[in-house]
Amino acid sequence: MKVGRILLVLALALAGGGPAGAPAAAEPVHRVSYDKHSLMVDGQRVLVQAAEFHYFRLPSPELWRDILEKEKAAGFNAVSVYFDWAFHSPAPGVYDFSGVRDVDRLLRTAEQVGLYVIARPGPYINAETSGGGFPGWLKLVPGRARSSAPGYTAAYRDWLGHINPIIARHQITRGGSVLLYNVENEYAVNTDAAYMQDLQDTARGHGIDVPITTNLCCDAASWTSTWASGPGAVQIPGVDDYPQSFDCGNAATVWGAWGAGITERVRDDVPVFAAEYQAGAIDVNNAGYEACRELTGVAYTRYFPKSNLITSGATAFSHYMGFGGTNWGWLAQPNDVYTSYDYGAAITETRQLTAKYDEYKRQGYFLHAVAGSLTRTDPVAAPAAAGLETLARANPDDGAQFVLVRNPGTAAVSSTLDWGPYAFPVTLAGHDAKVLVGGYALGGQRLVASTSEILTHETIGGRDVAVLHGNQDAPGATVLRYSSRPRVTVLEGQVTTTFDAGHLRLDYTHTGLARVLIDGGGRRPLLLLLGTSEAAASFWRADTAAGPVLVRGTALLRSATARPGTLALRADTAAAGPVEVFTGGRAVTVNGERVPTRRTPSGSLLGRLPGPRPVALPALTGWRQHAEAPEAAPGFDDSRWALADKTSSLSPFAPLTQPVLFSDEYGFHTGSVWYRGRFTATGGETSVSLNAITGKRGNYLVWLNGRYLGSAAGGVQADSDAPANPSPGAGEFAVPAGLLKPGGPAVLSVLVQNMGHNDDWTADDNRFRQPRGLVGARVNGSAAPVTWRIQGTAAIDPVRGGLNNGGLYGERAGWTSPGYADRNWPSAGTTVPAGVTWLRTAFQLDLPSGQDTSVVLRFAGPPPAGYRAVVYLNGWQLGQYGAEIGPQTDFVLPAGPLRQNGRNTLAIAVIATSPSSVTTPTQAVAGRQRGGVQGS
Ligand code: IPT
Repeated sequence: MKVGRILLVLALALAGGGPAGAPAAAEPVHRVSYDKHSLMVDGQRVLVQAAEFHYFRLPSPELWRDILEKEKAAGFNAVSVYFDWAFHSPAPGVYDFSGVRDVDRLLRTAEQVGLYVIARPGPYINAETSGGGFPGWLKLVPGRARSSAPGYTAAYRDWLGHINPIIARHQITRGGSVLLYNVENEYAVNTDAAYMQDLQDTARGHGIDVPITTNLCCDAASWTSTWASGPGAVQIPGVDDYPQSFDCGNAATVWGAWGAGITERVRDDVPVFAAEYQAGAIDVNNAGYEACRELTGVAYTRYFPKSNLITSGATAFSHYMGFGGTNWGWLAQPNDVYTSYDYGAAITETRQLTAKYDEYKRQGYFLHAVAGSLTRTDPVAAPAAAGLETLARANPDDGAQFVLVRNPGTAAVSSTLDWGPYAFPVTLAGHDAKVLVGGYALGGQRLVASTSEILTHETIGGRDVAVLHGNQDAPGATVLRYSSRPRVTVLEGQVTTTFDAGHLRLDYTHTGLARVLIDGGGRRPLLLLLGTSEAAASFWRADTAAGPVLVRGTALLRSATARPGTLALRADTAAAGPVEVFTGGRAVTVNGERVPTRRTPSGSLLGRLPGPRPVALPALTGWRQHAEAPEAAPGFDDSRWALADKTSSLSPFAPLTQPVLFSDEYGFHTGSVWYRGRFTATGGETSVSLNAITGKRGNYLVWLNGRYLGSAAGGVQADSDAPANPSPGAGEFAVPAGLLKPGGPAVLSVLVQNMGHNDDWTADDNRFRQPRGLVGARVNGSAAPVTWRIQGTAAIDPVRGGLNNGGLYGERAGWTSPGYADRNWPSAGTTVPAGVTWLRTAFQLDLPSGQDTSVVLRFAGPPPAGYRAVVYLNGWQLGQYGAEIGPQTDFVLPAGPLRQNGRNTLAIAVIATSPSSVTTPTQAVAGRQRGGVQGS
């Protein structure tokens, strides 16, 4: 007894668990703190401008860098990342952090790119992921999810025990870049403070020492807790805000449907943190993501995020999503999304930059430039402009003023802004907003006021270079203070200047890019670039050890490195054309190639860059076809399938018949499942009633003794949110006369297309534990007992993970894999029968090196109803196409799964509910740039 206790103490001490073995806490590499105004790193105020990115929605770790560099290039200084528990854990106790799950690599890449990370490991994440991030196996764990029930607690502690140490070692306090740690997600109803507290205590126990936050949404009136005080309180409560809601189909008319943005503080002593700020939308009504990009387009982006800066004084933002990505495999929660999670984001699913990206860049550069002043402001009286709304904040230390001028109406307004001694003309388009700056130290200059917005200002080669901008044709005025009249040279454009009482006033109309050199007056020289917002967006900025640089003319600037005498740029070009570089150096290389340049009157270097090479994609021909579904044949051997004989389940949903046929009960959580029910016929059978719950977009197909009886749409069980949903899917199938012989064997074969698990939004288990698969089965006209067997995914794919494959015969037999020998399959015809048919072909790619080519698989148009195609590229399930699934016709083939220089195999499972004509896809180029992550 005694010896045992001594041994235990010794073991604890050796494990570092006892006082003797506890290592002294290392000095943090950096310290994170905060006050009511902002976060601080080593005492320096930080304005957090994050974009949300889901690595699990881009199965190509080399392209994570591409997205992160693109975010960084838009002026984002942080990336917000959910970690999807289900993506890493296909079975209890099984965790995978390799390959496309290598989050250590992700966090390392973010560090290298120079982005802070807001780490969001849930355990519940929502995010339109299957189960809201909960693994399917959690449905079999007793105890309410998102509570302190013991079963759930053990499960999430295991997850956090795996993910937290990875996050912990990448914290900024240890030399990494993780700045904030987000527990749970919109945990606002049915809350359990002990659980919320344990998440934090557990994280602290795992070495998380950065501030802990949580994100709450959206209507404070319905919150049980704000987690601002009391048990479970976090340090920095964050707020989610989606002012445009999600009705993409009505993009043209929606404006602020869900409110005017962030205006309140949750706590007085912490910064206002917009933990999720709408930057796109899920396509709930199948309008297509271009409509979502319009719903949350440039006008929205100019108006709402800018307003937040001044209305709330928020100094930390995460824009959801910066890049949406792809719900490949069975990653998606079925009710709100289909394969694409493009989200209408600033960077498209095909990784292309949009007009919205330009707007985020204008704001990102602005925030970067003014962060020193904007991170500590209080509300002040604003200059007025009739017909427009104005609101202002000022920094009490340096006096900088930030004036929001916005036009809530839809018609353009021309007015006069009475700002100090000045009456400036201002013109705003409908639903437009500006943040104007006055009383501000613009590098070595003194900006009195400007009706142009600041893009950026840098000190380059001993002078200030400032870029200011406004709407095309709108009037602009900028006033700078000098001790004596400076020399003003208008290099380009039309700018008039007056000097009076130490104030140099420049008046102009925003058109193109005017260039003004201001020298003398007691300050260092200034190159003032006054352009349209479009011209402003053509600039890129990057920091080097020798100071910042500005670049114009490339499609992207990934990074800049100062080498002795030379500036080395990594940049993309979408077409051949001029490049202009503002640098203190004398020579420039782009992607390792020396670029001949000449010096311009503006003091910049001007050269020319080549564009990308053309890309030819091969036609997809030589399709072979193989009919599947041997499971439908009466003689199929299912003896190794699991016997479905359970009589109870943890789901609140009561089975309509016995036994319980819910697929999760038998360990099949992903994609299609097959059922075979055997009984002895009486000859009196009239019909079979089969109910299946699949989640939205699912269906099921039924055979009796090998005869196809038909199909039905899968059900979505009524839940507290959607009581009107048909509950549950009901299919009634007549038994054909003469099919069953009295005393003879009968086999029902049912293929159920499960579409992923519901979320747990309401933290009450009703949605999350909703079953998948058959929930009721009755042979009408017979009392004979039915013996059921079930089969789903045969094995977890060690590379692609547990969400890649379902239980179709072809999936179980390896027909999806590139190595499968299909040479005995006949050539594909033009039609398929009802049921499952596989198509396969191979193609060779040899895409140009040194450039980024984005390839999509394109179906010609919406498919006929009752037809769905599940697409596998080299074994990776990259898309589901079908009228009942969604409007999507283009499916991204990301480099990685796509061998851009090699042989590729496509396998498509067609599941047709009636005989259909075959639709085979083609390939298309969605974008090409010289450069790219590999090329540069
Ligand atoms: C917010 C969730 O926090 C996030 O995970 C995601 O689901 C997003 O919605 C929608 O895409 S919740 C808010 C819209 C009520």
